[in-house]
Amino acid sequence: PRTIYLKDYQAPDYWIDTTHLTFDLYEDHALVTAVLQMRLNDDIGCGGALPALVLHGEELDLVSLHRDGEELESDQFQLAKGTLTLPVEQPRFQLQIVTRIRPQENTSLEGLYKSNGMFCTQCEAEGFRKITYYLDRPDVMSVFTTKVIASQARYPVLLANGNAIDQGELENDRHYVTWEDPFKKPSYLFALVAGDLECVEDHFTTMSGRDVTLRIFTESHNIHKCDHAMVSLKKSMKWDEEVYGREYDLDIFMIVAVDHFNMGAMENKGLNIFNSSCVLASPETATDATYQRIEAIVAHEYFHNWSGNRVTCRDWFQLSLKEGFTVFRDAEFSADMNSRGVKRIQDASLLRTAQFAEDAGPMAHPIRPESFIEISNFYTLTVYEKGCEVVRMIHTLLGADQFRKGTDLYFERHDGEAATCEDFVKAMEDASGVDLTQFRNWYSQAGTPVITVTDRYEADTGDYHLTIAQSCPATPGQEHKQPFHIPVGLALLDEQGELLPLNAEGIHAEGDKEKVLSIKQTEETFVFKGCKSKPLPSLLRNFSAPVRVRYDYSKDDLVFLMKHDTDSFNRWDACQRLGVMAIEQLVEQSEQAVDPQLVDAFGAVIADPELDFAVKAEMLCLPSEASLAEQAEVIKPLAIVAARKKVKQAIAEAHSEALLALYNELSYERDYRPEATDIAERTLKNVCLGYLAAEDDAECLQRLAEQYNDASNMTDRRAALGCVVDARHRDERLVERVLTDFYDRYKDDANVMDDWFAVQSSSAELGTVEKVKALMQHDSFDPTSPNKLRALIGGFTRNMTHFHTAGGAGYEFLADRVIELDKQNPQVASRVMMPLTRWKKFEPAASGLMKKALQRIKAVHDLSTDVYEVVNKSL
Ligand code: B3K
Ligand code: ZN
Repeated sequence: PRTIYLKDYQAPDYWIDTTHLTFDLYEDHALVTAVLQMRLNDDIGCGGALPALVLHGEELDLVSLHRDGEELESDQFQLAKGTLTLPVEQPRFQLQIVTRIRPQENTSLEGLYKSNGMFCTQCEAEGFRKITYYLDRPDVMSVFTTKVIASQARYPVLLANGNAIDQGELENDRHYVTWEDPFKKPSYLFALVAGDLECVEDHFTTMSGRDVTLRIFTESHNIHKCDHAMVSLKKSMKWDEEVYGREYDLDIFMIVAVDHFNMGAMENKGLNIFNSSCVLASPETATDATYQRIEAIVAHEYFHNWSGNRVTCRDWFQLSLKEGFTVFRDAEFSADMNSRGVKRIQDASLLRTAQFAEDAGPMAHPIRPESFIEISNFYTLTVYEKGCEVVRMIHTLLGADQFRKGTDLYFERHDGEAATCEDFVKAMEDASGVDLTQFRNWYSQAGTPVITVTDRYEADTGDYHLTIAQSCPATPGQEHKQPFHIPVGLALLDEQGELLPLNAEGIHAEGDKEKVLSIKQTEETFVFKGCKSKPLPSLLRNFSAPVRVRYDYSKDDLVFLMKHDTDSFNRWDACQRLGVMAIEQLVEQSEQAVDPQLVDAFGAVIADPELDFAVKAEMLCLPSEASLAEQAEVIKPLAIVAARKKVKQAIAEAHSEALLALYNELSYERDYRPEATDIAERTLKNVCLGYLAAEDDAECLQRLAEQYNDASNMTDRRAALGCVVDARHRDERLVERVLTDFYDRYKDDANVMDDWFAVQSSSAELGTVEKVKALMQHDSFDPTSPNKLRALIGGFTRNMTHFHTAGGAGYEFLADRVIELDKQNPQVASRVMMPLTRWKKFEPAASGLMKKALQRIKAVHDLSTDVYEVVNKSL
């Protein structure tokens, strides 16, 4: 396998002005005819001779090849692994390429494949080359016309990008529809669907008064579950007009739900294809979290129409240009639709838990990577989530108005083009006048910066000295880092918990009580005047940068911040820090008592009448096992599980009455609505239930069973199920009864069944290796479904107790699955193996066995580039 470097980027030798595709779909193969209008790229100096044309192509049978109407014989072109090379005689020419492909046998779910009897495509990043020979790179943008021909009875619905311009019937019960997409696009945005589908339809009137037809397609038995996605789509369209001035451009916008899909969803022009788990919802089958995820993903894919499609990426190193920006857009949308504070807490929490781990591991890369072997491995938390944080920092440094000017300029400059991250930053600079020279280090340097804050108070002068130093650990290939430009949100609290005016030199708008410091040096000191006593700093407010903050907070300080800080992110963070301290203490010395200060502080949160329910629910969640692992020097999985459990039980016991009272207060009948206020109440109620299940009280099982049985929505039923499975006083019969009941109720719903598998495989009680193996044989387990694989295997690798079981059986099981899956679906194989790549951070007993499992994978011949890259970089 070959490494590809950003520094080697070259513009293509040829452009493809138009692409006419005809798909003839049959039950054992498909014929694809591509007619391409080719044109020499004049910017390429070729010194007279026309360069040979090298097209990408994989797993294709070439049926025929014509150049300007003349058939080329097999000695006139070369077929090699992954390419078709042919000589060129004119600067403009037409190619006609006929290929035969086998969608029915395509288990990689890249290119054209079948899911539950329907044809669908996934082309990003490099799947189009499995459909026909092409310049399958994002800087080659073409106007596509697509004719789809198939059996009318089996595939009444035939879809592709753009607007339908023709349709008709053919012999042998076949029919066709022709679609035309007037907007130039790269091949990765191509899409086709053929199936027996139903749709819900709605309309949206754009800001300039155009009517857009909106359709969501699913198999008929799911048609009643599309309403939430439709509502979310209309909200997204409106929001993008209001906040970014972006209007939709085609006459129709379609979403299709498919069950077999490698990721969440795909933004194909005018024809988004979604994992059914990210579209379908009904109160009985989807939790609040699912409702919110659907809203966010529908928005995300819709927003790509501008940030990704109208302006696309020059090459895949620029992936964060569209992904980081679009995640930022969807995050702000979700914040506007729901609780802004909670959205920030959830996003920061995901970043700190999972992206920080990635940044500290063997696959660490900048948001704009410098090289890769397999681009599919770079659809990462770093490119997406850290990429979003980088865009957010620009927003913070420029302010909302200048940021909007920047995006307007960016869209205006690059509409219809393939752009780079540099183009984006330049537009931001040009529009705002803010110098982002040093800020660009965020694009080129990997690793999580650490800011270390120290302070000193001088009682006689009332001066408070605050020093912020930054550093960044080495990452693979980047030993030394240049300092970053970091926006650090700051406030100072006095002894009463009031915010002090910030009076310091070098800070404009003196007297403000909140400030974003723009940190550029390795070390900077600020002197705040007029402090009557030593203030307590509230640092990195609203998680203003994707960095770690080291400041020597005492427990008293943290309790104080939990109570008085006006920044909900920092109130939550104080809670987390206190939780981490208490749990880490027990990880080191398990026989100790649980820190009483933590127990009291949680009591205060439970009792706090002022606190917003949504934030309260977040604050009451102890740091997750994954987040504790990320923060540990050396990960001791079983000790983490035991320590966290002990702390949870102590809180539950100390505050059982208050928790029960709060639980009861929030347990009243109401119609299900996926609205922020209702979601907050249900979340808090179920957090309380989680504590009640951790009490030393066998009677609580009754309550769990009741909530399970009486639940009128999936959120409450699913929460009760999780509690029954992992309750402190487990009742095997109840567990069995509830799991069976859940299965009987939902066995026909593939998305709910995913969760049924995940509950079991991730359970500290149930999820043994043997149990997971048994579940793989279950009738409802579909080994070709990425959702099922992620639920069962992903659930298991999150299961600290059993994945890390002594002896390494969990690691061996995972290695077996990776080796087996690599033949079937390399993208999923490479995803599920990620937990093994963190082997160096584990205590020696685990670490050695994890490494052994990786070595066994490495020894396999003919690994996919996906798994090859991950295994080689991590050993
Ligand atoms: N752009 C797609 C992701 C494609 C992943 C290809 N392996 C979904 C998204 O980010 O919107
Ligand atoms: Zn995206």
